[in-house]
Amino acid sequence: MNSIIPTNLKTEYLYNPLGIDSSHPRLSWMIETKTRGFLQSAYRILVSSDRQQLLDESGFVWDSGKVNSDQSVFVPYNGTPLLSNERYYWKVRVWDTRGNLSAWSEVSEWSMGLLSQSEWKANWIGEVFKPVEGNREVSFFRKSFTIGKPIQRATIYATAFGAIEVSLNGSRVGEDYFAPEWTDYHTRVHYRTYDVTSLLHVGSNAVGSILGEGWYSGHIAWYGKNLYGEALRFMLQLYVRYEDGTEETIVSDSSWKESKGPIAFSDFLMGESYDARLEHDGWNEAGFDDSAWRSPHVYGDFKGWINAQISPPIRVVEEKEPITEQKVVPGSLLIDIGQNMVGWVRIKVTGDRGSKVTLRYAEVLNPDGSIYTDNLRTAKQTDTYTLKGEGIEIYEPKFTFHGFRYVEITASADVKVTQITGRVIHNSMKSTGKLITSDSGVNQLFSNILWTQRANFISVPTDCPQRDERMGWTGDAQVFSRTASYNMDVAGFFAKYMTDIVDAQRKTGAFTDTAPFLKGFSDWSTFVASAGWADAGVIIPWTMYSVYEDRRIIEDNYDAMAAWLAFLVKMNPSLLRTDTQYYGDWLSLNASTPMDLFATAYFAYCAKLMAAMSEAVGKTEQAASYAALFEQIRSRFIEAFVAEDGRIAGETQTGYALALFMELLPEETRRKAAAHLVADIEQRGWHITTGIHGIKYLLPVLCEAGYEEASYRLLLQETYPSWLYSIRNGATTIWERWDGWTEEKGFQNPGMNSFNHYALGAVGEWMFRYMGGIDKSSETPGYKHIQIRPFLNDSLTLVDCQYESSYGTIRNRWSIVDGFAELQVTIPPNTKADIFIPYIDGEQVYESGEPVLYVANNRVGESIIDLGIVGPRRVFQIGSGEYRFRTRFKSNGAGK
Ligand code: RAM
Repeated sequence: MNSIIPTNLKTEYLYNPLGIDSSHPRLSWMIETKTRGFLQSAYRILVSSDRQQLLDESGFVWDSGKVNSDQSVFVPYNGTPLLSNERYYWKVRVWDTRGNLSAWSEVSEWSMGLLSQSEWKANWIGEVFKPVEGNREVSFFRKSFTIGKPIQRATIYATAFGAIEVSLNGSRVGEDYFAPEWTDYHTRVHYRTYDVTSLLHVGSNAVGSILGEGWYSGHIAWYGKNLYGEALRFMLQLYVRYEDGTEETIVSDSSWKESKGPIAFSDFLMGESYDARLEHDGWNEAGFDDSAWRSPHVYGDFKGWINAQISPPIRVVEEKEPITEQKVVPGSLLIDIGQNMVGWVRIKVTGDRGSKVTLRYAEVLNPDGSIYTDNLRTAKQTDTYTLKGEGIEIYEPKFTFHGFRYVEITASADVKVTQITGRVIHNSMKSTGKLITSDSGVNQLFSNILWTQRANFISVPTDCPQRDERMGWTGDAQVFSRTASYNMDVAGFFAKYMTDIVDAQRKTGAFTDTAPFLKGFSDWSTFVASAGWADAGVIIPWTMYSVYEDRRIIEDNYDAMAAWLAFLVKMNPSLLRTDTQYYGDWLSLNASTPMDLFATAYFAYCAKLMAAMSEAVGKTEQAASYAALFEQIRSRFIEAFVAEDGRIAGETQTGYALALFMELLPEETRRKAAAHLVADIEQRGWHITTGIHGIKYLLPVLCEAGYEEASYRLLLQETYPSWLYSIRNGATTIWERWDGWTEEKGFQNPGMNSFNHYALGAVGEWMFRYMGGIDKSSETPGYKHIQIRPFLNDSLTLVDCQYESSYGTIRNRWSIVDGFAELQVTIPPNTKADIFIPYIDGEQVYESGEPVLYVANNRVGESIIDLGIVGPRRVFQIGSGEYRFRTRFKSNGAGK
């Protein structure tokens, strides 16, 4: 009977994570079975500190016993206390509602990090600090040590104020870049954990580390350097457990040695300068003569938090070969990667000792074919490599990244660049979304959204990856968060970002407009508390809870969110939000949404989400008071901005979209408001005027109000301004502004013209939820109760949409052929789905060739329930499995 098996075991947000901090990590699994209508009725989890004992079932730290529950996502560990440095193995099996028992899952594991600060025995060490003006040479650190007996297991814990790359016996440890990533270093720093058992051996060993500036002291935005401090330092602890059961810890301390090396500087915004002639061969191996190296400076303890990183680390996730190379300027080669991307290129070169290769990176080209760099502002994005002249040399930078599609390579005549490879980086989240349609423009748009997410999910969700900005703008992040969740598993990434948001929160309760929040920013007047930005502190936990059932993200951030609401109420006793400057619907075109309307809408929305989140974590009283607050703000909103005929002050697409989406209108006015909205879109020749906020809400509200044709017209619009306009003009990522480049005017506003800004890509959410029709029911968190409700429109003949939820793959592939609509649907085990099928009165709906009503009513054990007719659709509830529905389809107007 073992055709049922739990798979994809996850601990907290990761697969087989090393070094986690949580004392009650949550365990999740998916279930694989072909049985239709599979529901879990019970589970049993076993956790052991010994793999063999787990397999033999001879010793556990937790045996959950048979727990009658359908929960398979985020089940908290509840065994004996977990110990630092320990490794844990777990497996799970489940029962279905018919009493069938699954096989045991494969064994999954995690290891605990250092649960208390006092377990850090290492010292913070760095170079002996002298203040440096401008560029800063990168330090290398090393230490030799002896291992006297056979090792059972070895683990490195490393943290840094700066960015650290660790190596052991000449091999790079792990694949992370820029560890331990960006946090508010005044409050918190991450550490990372690496299993180095296979790199260590009995005898002489050496550990090395390279310490770059990273976000700690390198350039950030337009604020210059040293925003957190100047004293780069790191702390490293190598924990060894011997086969005889004894332990030893090798730590960073005054006995290490430090030296400069080949890296003259390496900075996120500026690039890197590397002189291979200055390399120290074998510097991270035992036996290297480090007598000329200096002793490091030992720093005092850090008083803030040292936490394990909960999000997947930044890695190289893909390589890209150039599509063309051409000579432009004499002595220079222009490389086109064919895709606007983030990372760098690795080159293979030969040439004379001392010759230089200069690589300049850019997103777009000038009309004369040279690289366009005006939009980088002060960011130089330039890497320089000086050859040592010893045959084939391979170079890639260490502590910098660039936003680019083009690379201009300049070198003297003796230099030959024989290979160029684009190295794509981002936090290595699992990809979860796929979308293919019958329209190549729409497919390219999906690709552009995805690539823009990849480009900007670099430790924090940044606005852009190229110019001297690259900050965690909260507004952009919240608007895009649901889209992001379709594309990748962002649960851990946003949970980490919430710590940044809360670390940045002001004493007043105000959330900030960027997180991490930078020292150069003043405390109140700028970059704090802006409507639509600061509200991210409430919207992001809500979104993550909704998608992933992550209650802990609400619990952990509840007080901070409540403080934000209290701040808003205090500052705006009239409940119309008028307290400060905002950016409003940033980058809207020829439409100006009144600021107070915009801010009050978000204020109301936050109150509403707080009510729902309070409910979700059992805070019933607070839920009631936030619900009442929402109603009061809503009344004030209606009085102040909504006319009886449904017109909304400012009469902008964004104003209508916010009011409709956030449910701020009286019932009888909704229809009229939607009609005004559509009239505005039509009057503008089916063009969008919204900025980065309205764009998230616009297409969804059109569909909900019965104007799906209008939403398809906007999607498929090819003339300016539109998504497909940018695509027709070569975009491979989402532009910051609709008018970033126009036929008429060329490049616009160089200072604010990124070609890799995801906010306007927030339409990705609509593409999955409405076009593809993969959504969750609004009543329950997560995809336990799925809703398949596609808005078919015969401007497309095929949409094949797939999403990997916490329960497994959900797929809806719809097509329109010869007047028939067909929906091929996959629903994962342990969920149910309401499926909405276009319905013409009196027409049959077939499932796998048979009339569905017959199947629903007569086939014993089938998991199809007829829920009746809702508007133009017939609704069925189905259980897990694969289905093929088919019915007659009435042409409903083309968006093209
Ligand atoms: C810009 C950023 C960002 C936006 C803010 C208001 O500088 O690029 O996208 O949120 O300003």
